[in-house]
Amino acid sequence: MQAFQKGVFYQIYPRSFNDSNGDGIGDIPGIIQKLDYLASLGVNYVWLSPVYASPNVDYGYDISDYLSINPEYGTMADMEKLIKEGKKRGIYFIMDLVMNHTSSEHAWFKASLDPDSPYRDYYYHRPGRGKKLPNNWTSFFGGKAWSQNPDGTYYLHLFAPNQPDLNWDHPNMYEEFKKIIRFWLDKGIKGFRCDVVNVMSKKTLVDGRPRLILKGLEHYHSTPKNHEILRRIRKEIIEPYGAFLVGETVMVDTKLANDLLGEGDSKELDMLFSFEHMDADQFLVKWFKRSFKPNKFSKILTKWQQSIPWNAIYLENHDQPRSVSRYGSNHYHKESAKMLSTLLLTLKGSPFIYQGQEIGMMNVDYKSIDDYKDVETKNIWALSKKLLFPRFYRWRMIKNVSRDNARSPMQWDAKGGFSTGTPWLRINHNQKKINVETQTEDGNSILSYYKRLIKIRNQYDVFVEGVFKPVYQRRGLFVYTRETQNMKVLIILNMTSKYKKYSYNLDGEILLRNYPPIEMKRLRPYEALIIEVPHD
Ligand code: TEU
Ligand code: CA
Repeated sequence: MQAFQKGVFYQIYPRSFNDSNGDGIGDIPGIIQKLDYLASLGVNYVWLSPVYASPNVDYGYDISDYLSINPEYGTMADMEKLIKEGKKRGIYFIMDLVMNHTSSEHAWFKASLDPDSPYRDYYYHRPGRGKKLPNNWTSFFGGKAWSQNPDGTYYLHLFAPNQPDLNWDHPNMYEEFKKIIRFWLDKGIKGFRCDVVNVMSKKTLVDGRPRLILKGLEHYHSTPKNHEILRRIRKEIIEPYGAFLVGETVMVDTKLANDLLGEGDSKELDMLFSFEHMDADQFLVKWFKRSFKPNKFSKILTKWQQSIPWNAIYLENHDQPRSVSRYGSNHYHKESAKMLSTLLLTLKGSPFIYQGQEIGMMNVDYKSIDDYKDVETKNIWALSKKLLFPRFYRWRMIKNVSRDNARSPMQWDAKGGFSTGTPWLRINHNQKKINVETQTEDGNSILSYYKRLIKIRNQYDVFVEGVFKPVYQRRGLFVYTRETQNMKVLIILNMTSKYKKYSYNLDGEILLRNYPPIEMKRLRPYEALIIEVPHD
């Protein structure tokens, strides 16, 4: 067991967490003000989405200087203070590390525009093929993966045009990132969440085969060289510090995940964010949603639980819609949010709570496309128009899927409480009902439930060490056990809005439930129970 495996993680999207100076933008001093809150929740590790210098085309995922703090968020001294104040409360930080691309404002990229610069090959600059682009690859945000330089050549970007891809075949690249990683580890960071970490190394730049999305994928997805780079980073840079890596890995199955997690010298990542369960309610791409099928969802989770010894567990992040809106219900808001938290904190692995999830924050209620700020949302809005999708359908796609669903400001009190100024992104107007202050005072709130759940997780080893075993996963019920030599717990989740017959062992002690203890013969909508059952 590594130390981090006992911990509960919390993801902060700094821009939307807490604004300390009234400019409408969340900042590092704002996070420091909320450390006591995080400690009261029971959080041990915080993943900070990027706080580096950035022109904010993709809000920090376009980094213009890896060694400095975005002045909107504060200073290096603020960052050092955050680490120090966190440590006093037993809270440790992991930072976001984007190695696939930089901002087009990064000094390397600017220098690389000169064909004779030693930085030219830090990126992929290529001439076109006559009037055509260097190849047919398409980007993650929709559209072509190449944009033109002033001199008429093109550069590769798997994401926005302002996010040029780095060339990991360049002999300096490893050394550059070694410096960056050590710089932050020396400041007391415990590790990194590595952005799109399995598409960094490109095998070749030839045309991709015909595909609906991500043309070119087969030439850069989890290449042998990519594995090699990650192994080296982990062994030579990360391990000597006793630090750890969480990889965001796109399109991995359980086999590939096991290769990435590996053992000994072949270990690349300590855990990873997989997407298969996130794909359970979509058709081909995330923009085509279909109705949520709890059985499908729980089967995918079960497969991952059974094939991977330890992994990152999440239902939400800054790229995904809010889980209560997606897998739960507005009508049973409280019950379904609590049920989902029970799932998150009782599966085997490191649970990641995304800011606001602990109070059941919902998808945004924006009425106009102008309320949205996300580059991907804007791209898809424009692209779907070009493709002549009907307007009502385009709007529904944005409403259900936009990343801004997760990025609206944190709801601290009935007035909002995020900022004394005008927030950079509109707040969701249900803050009167859904906010930290109200829920702190209410012993029956979602927030209070999270606190109890985390206490229980910390109290019994079975939630960390216990083997996962599925018991029943039909009719929208997800029932499983966690078991060690000394203890066995049964987790019963009704993932639907219907009453369901299900008889369970009543000899056990109920450790936690999300309903008052009256009904016995059937499960109520979104009912969740954790029961300590006799060991067999
Ligand atoms: O995301 C990469 C990714 O594959 C997606 O989840 C992405 O959010 C997009 O929706 C694909 O449709 C990471 C970051 O988490 C994301 O915020 C960044 O925009 C992206 O990389 C580029 O750095
Ligand atoms: Ca601010």
